[in-house]
Amino acid sequence: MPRLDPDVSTLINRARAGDIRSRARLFSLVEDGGNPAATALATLAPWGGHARIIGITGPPGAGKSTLVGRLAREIRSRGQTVAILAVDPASPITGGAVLGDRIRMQDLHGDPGAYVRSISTRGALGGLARAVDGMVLVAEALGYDVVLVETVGAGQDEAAIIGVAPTVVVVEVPHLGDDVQSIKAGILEIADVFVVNKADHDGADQAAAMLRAMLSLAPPADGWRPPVLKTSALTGDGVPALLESIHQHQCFLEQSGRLAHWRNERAERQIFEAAQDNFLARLRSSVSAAQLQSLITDVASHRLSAEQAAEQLLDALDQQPMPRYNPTRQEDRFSGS
Ligand SMILES: Nc1nc2c(ncn2[C@@H]2O[C@H](COP(=O)(O)OP(=O)(O)OP(=O)(O)O)[C@@H](O)[C@H]2O)c(=O)[nH]1
Ligand SMILES: [Mg+2]
Repeated sequence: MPRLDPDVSTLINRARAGDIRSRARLFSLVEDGGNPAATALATLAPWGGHARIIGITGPPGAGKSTLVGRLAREIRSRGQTVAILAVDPASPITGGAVLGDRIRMQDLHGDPGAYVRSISTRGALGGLARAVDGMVLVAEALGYDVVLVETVGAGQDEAAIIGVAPTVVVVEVPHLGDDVQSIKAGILEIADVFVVNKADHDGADQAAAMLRAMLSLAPPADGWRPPVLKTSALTGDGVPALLESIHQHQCFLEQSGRLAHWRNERAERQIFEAAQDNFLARLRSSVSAAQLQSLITDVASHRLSAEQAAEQLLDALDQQPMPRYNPTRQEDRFSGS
């Protein structure tokens, strides 16, 4: 258990007391990862687990951010607080999204019960899930009742949303085409609730009918058939019904035991993700720079296979004394024991 840095402790106390700057700094500290994040997360952990986490995904430009802004206002009107975590795709194509999101959600600014925050996708897929998990925990520790996570459904990022949110809303738009292929493979499996947004455009009914037809071909997965709803994020039509469907799914998760199952799966992933960096750092430090260079040269020149070199690294690690926990050292004793 990392000992709490007094600066991190002060930051957490200030953030929890409602200081906006400290809140922003705490989110950044956790997003940046490394030891300070690990220290903060260890302190925050007991405050997690109470928020409803809702994932919103779908193709670029489907209206996710506009819809998230609407959902947030609806949640606020029901007296609950909400944090929005928007994953910034940081691609040249959608690079303007963050600024756009700020504009669309600006009427939430100044409301102490709503918090909007973007997350950059500089890391790999796993790294992203980890950053999102950490920031969800920050939002929970700061007392937000609901956490909305927006991700662009492009590439493999899609599957990652399942790991970070137990309820996933997939946003589609009218004019999916007559072509079933225009619905991305894998999207049917991840959606708990489907939304055809931009229902103020023509073709929303056809798109919804097509989605329902596709869903009817698949056997209902563990007792839940994803509903298909229509919304207009521009006007707000259909947004209360969407929130109602999300709520129903969350009741289903709780009553069926699926939520507990999801929590366990997330916990297992989190343990191994957290162990990974730690383990790799220890593995690297188990040999000297010269030893490592010699292994690299051997593999590069085909004297050794990578597997053989890895074996040697792991052997070196095994021979190291346990660095982490020394019960004879006062500062390593768990407090209260
Ligand atoms: N007509 C209409 N336009 C909408 C609706 N919802 C969103 N839009 C518009 O669609 C555009 C994209 O909306 P965003 O909310 O940024 O979409 P997004 O899915 O978050 O986009 P990315 O995050 O860049 O993938 C904006 O110009 C919105 O005003 C809707 O229900 N009807
Ligand atoms: Mg967006």
